[in-house]
Amino acid sequence: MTAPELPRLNNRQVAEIFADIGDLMLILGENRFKIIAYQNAARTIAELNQDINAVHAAGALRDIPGIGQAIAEKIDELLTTGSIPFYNKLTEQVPAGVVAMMRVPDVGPKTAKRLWEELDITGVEGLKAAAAAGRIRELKGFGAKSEEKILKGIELLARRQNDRTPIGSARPLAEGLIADLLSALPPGTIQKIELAGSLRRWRETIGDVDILAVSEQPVAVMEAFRALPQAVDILGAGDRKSSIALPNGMQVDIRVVEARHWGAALAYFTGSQAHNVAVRERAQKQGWSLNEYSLTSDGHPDFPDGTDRFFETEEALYAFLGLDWVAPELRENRGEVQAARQHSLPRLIELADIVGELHSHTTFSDGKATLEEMAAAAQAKGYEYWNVSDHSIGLGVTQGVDAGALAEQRAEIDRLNGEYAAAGIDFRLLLGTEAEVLADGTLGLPDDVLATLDVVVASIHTGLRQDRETITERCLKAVRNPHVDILGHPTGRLIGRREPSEIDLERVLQACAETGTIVEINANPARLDLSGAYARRAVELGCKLAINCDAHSVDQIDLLPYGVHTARRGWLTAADVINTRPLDEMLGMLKDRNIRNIAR
Ligand code: DGT
Ligand code: CA
Ligand code: CA
Ligand code: ZN
Repeated sequence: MTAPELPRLNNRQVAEIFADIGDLMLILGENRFKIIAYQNAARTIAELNQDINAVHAAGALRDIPGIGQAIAEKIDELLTTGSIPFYNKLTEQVPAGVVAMMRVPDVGPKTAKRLWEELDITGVEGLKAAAAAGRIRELKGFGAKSEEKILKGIELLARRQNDRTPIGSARPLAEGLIADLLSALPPGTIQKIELAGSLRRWRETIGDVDILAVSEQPVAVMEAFRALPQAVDILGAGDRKSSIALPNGMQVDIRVVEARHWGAALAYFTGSQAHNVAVRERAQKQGWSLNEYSLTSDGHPDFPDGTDRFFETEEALYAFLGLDWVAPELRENRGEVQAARQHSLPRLIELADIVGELHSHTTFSDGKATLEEMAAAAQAKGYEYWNVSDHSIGLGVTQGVDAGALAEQRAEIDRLNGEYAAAGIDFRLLLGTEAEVLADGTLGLPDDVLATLDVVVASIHTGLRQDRETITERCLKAVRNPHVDILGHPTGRLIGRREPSEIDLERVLQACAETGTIVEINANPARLDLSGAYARRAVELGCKLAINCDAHSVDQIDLLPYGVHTARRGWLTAADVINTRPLDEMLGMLKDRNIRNIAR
């Protein structure tokens, strides 16, 4: 007798179970580190580039970075028996709808638990009804305003239920897929291959992945593509076009074109649609119709209708239309076609322009690597300077640095800088902090301590749901502090997970321009804060920016491209960004130039 076949769980479903375990443990107030382990496992599985069932079958769960013994055992239980007894025990203790309530913005685990225990509300629908009926205000600490917020949050939640994937998950999956496709085919089968669509434009979230390739053997490419191990579902199978679904549910489209069609096809499939429309209008004015293969004469005085023009590159296509080539990040129809016509497109910042990092963490706060490990990694990556900015005290959820810890860090940094200087290495550590902006706008460290630091970042991590006036005033107070050099991740948003605060960015950016406070583009793809659009506005208002990885581990130093491409979406040049400048010049651009001697 064989066991009844279990329904096969895909990566997203497995990830959701582990996220659910984390949420249930949060509500039950369990050990924070265990909760983090489950949350990390959920993220790892969601972003895994292979089918979790295949990894499990190969007995290789423990080889997945970030999956420890305890989690591997739970995955094994789940995939072999269809359930996890530990999970079942948790779900028995908490009604199903209580976790769902936590998804409502502003309702955290503590609130969800109180709503359930004190008001007997066990789901989003019940929560909505109770808020509308004015019942939430019975809870101590809640009023009519909280009810309003909850109702607004439920509305937001409903609107957000779409399937766009954050770029931080989509890009590694798409790049891995291209690498796997190339190695599945004999060398030379594919002449050109590129990501198109929103991924090539570096949008924050991705609907589906679009890949474009040139090959003389399209059918072989299609077959290899659909046979990839990560293709858990085949959504379309043509001779030149196929679509698959990945383990996380994301769709990937691939198209193979002839070399002579590459320029027009890449432009077409890169989009955006609005940009394409603007380019097509330009073509029409000149007597051409533009499609994904070519320009075709259509009323052109010199060419009979129907004459085709092909372009092997995008540059050739744009040039033929009298346009400078437009970087994909700009193709959102926000003035780029006109600028391309007037040859006034900005020379956009590039990855190689960044020479220093101004926001990073170590084991002195919530970083995973020691100061020395981070420094070694940063130096090996070719940075010229690196600001160590651990969280200040005042952020309740994590240990922070006080004056004593900063003195310890200073001693270590002085020692390391001495070694670099002696060895003739062009790399210097700076000492800063990420000062917590407290609820009243004062900072987690006193001014006399901040005054001793090289580069002070100030950020808001808690109380993000304060009303617009309160949080704006709070932030303005921090921006006006003479020791605050950089405003970190200004809106506090987490893409797809947490809405930005209600902060009045226009006023904050104006204040940054007036006071000379640098505005951060946080490169972590969960944040991308400022966004491209606001980065552009910041420059218009006269601000300077910094692109920071905010690395909490050595790995996260590699997140920089997300920040740079976000800056490019904001039309930024190297001159707009201070950490493109050499150390002395960068320090001279700070508001608080009371810089300690840095051994040169
Ligand atoms: P996404 O996938 O929602 O993140 O955004 P995109 O921009 O990748 O959009 P997608 O995948 O629907 O199509 C890729 C590109 O192909 C798009 O940016 C422009 C082009 N495209 C697709 N459908 C149409 C269409 O109906 N008309 C025009 N003009 N272009 C299209
Ligand atoms: Ca797409
Ligand atoms: Ca598509
Ligand atoms: Zn940070």
